[in-house]
Amino acid sequence: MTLDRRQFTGLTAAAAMVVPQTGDAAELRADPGPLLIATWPFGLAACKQSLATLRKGEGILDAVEQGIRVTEADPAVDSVGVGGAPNAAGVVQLDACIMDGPSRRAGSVAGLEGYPHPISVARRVMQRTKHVMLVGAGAAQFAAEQGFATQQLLTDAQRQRWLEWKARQPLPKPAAIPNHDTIALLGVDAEGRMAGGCSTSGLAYKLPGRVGDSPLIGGGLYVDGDVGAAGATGIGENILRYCGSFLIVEFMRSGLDPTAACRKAVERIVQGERRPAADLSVNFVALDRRGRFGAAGTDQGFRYAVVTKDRAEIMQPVLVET
Ligand code: SD4
Repeated sequence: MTLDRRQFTGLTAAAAMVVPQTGDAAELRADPGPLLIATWPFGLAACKQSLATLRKGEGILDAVEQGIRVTEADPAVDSVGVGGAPNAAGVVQLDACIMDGPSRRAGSVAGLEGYPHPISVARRVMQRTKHVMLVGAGAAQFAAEQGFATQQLLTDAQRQRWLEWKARQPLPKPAAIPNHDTIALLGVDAEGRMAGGCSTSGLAYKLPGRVGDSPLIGGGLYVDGDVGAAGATGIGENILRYCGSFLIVEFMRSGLDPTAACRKAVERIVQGERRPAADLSVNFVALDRRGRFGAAGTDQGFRYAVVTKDRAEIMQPVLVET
């Protein structure tokens, strides 16, 4: 992944606190309190909100939703929620999903326009309908009927960047767009209940109607309350064709620790694609029921956040280079 200036600055600021993850040694919590893990340094604020939500006595699904809402509301995060990058037509279309570990229930929205908190709409789909996924105009109509507030999602800065991008079209290589930083947040509470969520504006300047991995159960997120959870960030096309998050949970089910499971899934994708790992942008975080966690990916700049009652850290995942 090419880092844009915002990403580079963010990483530099976080660099002092980045903790390297050593090899396959997934971590085991010394104490069984709650643990939250999320993609990218901006996931730290989200995880902290999740922990605060649990401390108020709310459940792990509430914690996941409330954490992700922090990222969705932050206009400085230019790939999630308000301030997210628009599609090629200059319209912000958001994708999100949420999954409950104990029940395996899930909700999802894709191509949602005009609503700043797709994670909450996804949760409502899970709770109030017989369905798992709503898309486009149907998702927006459902959000309206459920009383969600609308908001202008396209910031002036994003509009300006889009106009500049549009003026440069057609690009010889349209894939070389740096902006793709989704939040996937996974959590386990003190009783071992798990949940996860994922939210994104998707690839910048995507074709209108394009859906990536993030709202797809098994693609950008999967949670099995008996085993563990995984979430993804990167180029959705390279993740969803391998059911990346589901694959990691299955690897954990067969005995791998979260780090080894993430690494094996990334290697599977790299082998399947037969092209350099550095071109793929596939990155995962995972957490198991015992509170072990880990991450692996192909992006040099990929980092993830971990929060417990005793720690709040940005971690460096295992980098898969071949
Ligand atoms: C997508 N996977 O829409 C998302 C983008 C992303 O980090 O993850 N960004 O393809």
